Amino acid sequence: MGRQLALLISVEKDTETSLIQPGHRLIIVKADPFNAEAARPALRAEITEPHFVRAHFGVPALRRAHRLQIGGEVKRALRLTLDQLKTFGRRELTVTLECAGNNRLDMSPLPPGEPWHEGALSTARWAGVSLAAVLERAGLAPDAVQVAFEGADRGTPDGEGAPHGIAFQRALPIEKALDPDTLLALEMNGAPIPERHGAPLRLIVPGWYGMASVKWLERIEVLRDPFEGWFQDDRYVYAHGDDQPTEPVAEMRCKSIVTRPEPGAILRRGSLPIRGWAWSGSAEVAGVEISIDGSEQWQAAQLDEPLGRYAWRAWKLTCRIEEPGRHTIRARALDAAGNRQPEWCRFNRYGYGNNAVQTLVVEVG
Ligand SMILES: Nc1nc2c(c(=O)[nH]1)N[C@H]1C(S)=C(S)[C@@H](COP(=O)(O)O)O[C@H]1N2
Ligand SMILES: [Mo]
Repeated sequence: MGRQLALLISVEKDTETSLIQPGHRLIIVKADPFNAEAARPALRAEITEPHFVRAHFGVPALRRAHRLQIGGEVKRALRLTLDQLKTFGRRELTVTLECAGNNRLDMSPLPPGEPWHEGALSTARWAGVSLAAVLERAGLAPDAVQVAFEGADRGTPDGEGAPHGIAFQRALPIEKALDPDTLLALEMNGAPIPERHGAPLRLIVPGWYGMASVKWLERIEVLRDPFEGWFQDDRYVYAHGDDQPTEPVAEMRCKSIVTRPEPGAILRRGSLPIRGWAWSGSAEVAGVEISIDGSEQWQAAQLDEPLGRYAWRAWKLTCRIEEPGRHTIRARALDAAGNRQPEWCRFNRYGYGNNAVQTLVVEVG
């Protein structure tokens, strides 16, 4: 009921989405395992519904009485039911997740991997308990360096030389694992997590690209030595050449998207409101600048109040375009750590972290 009402309201507010059914707000990128990106109408709202879906192996079959195991370099190994987990408190955060492969389609030459356009990007409200509280109860060994996470999904990854029948496993440095905002999430947008998003329990690592947020979480292991695995060392690394060491993919790079106007829109001359989102995993968004028709005079957009430290931030700017014909719009984000969204992205073999400025083309009639 609540959701239907919200949908009606958004349709009234937003005539352009009124013809688009909720099901059409998700664009299938691969049917099996199910991978899909958010369509532009869905990307206009603060909370992206439906949220994009990325899975290497698909939804695993889970036992009804799900338990989370915590072991490795701890004083007390734990095995917790979901009810026991809930006794560790409740923390809710609005988090923008971007897949590291988002905008891979804009890279040239085209890297291998799922052909994500611009919608492997979504914002949701995630609630659960701080991973730190659970790790504290288990008692970390003083020489622990990383914490590894294992999902219940199994399969053989795409890619030459990939091992057969492995689990989706990823590790975090101990500092990020102990950050109170790193969540063991049980709820998404005020309801239990849907199956395809990792039910009943997933990790949420705010500020990092999506691969860190392990879904269908079953096991946590505290490690004295760095974790090694396919999804840690062979993928989700920036690979620039055979003679260069790879770098791990971690924080989301500073980036923005334009949500209005639509690409290819035919507009009347005069005032043109431009809107969008900006985010960065390393620091708060500090500004967004707009360039019309390739100008090097970048104009500062107005930022809305932040939705939270880890959520995208809305921005807007009203420009004037008087000349009939084709016009280009570019937006670039800046963050408080001094990162500026670049005009081009250095190529890397697997096509991760493409945060290059995008060019939107409109026609003025
Ligand atoms: N267990 C498991 N967790 C996973 C994945 C996966 O394939 N298996 N994919 C990761 C990747 S690459 C991304 S981008 C996010 C996507 O989360 P979503 O499907 O809820 O949007 O989940 C991450 N967690
Ligand atoms: Mo991803």
